[in-house]
Amino acid sequence: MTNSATAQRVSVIGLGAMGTALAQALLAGGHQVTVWNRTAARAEALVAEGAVLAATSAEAMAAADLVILCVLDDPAVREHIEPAAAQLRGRTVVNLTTTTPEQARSLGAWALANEVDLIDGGIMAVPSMIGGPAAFVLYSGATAAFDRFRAVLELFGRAEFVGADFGAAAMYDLAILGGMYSMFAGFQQGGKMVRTTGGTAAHLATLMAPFLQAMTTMFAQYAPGIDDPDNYVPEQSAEFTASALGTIDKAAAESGTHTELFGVLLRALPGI
Ligand code: FVH
Repeated sequence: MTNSATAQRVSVIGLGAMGTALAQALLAGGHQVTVWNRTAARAEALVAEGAVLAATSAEAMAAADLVILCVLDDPAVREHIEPAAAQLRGRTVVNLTTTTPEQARSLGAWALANEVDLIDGGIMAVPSMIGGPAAFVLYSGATAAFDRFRAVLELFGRAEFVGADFGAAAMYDLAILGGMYSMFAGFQQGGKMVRTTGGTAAHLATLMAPFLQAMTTMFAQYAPGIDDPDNYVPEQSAEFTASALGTIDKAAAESGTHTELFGVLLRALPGI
């Protein structure tokens, strides 16, 4: 619980599953929380917990030093933020809506032109994880504003600042999600393959999960091949990787479950 000396005035715009979890974390942290949602009924539980409901998004923005946006997408952000430039001047806005890096940079340019301190964020958690030990949130943009509000933002999960480029947090966010979906694609393909032997995807899950978890330690080893390719000596030759993927691709074809997945991986993974 934050004591009243450090309590901040924070507004949360957007009370979907995630915005509600963020507002609850702020209330639990002892902050003065104003909320607004397009469908006002979704604010009822938060108001019962101590939040103040604003009549409009602009009113919510004017009520706080720190404004947090968590709506569906970039157009929804722009719809509410652009007409409120006057209310936001001199304030800090943290946009936790998922956007592309270019959308974040465009919003950053708008913020600079309107004297708003913008921090863009990417939440690496589902709503039930907010405030828990496994949650972390990526931030980029206005560095001094991030330092000022860091203690508030830590209520959502570990706060990880990844650079002054407004698009950096979105890029890291989408890079991590890209890795996650690549892994899920591998599991989907693998599940279909083992079923042709009488096995089950459920059994595969118990074997693949700990193996992949152990393999993540290899990221740090492969990183220099991306960060400094001229001086990188691969652990495995390109031929080894090509041979392994070729064998897996052949097994997929033999099992009648062939997809394009391993051909794509072969093109994406040179010598690692
Ligand atoms: N939920 C999650 O696990 C992920 C974790 C990673 C980050 N995402 C992003 O967070 C943004 C919000 O996600 P959400 O889970 O809260 O989404 P919903 O529950 O569907 O709520 C959407 C809210 O957006 C409001 N909204 C939509 N369009 C508009 C608009 N034009 N103007 C104002 N508000 C709008 C919607 O309002 P309503 O339908 O209740 O009236 C909800 O408050 C999102 O970017 C995720 O990618 C969450």
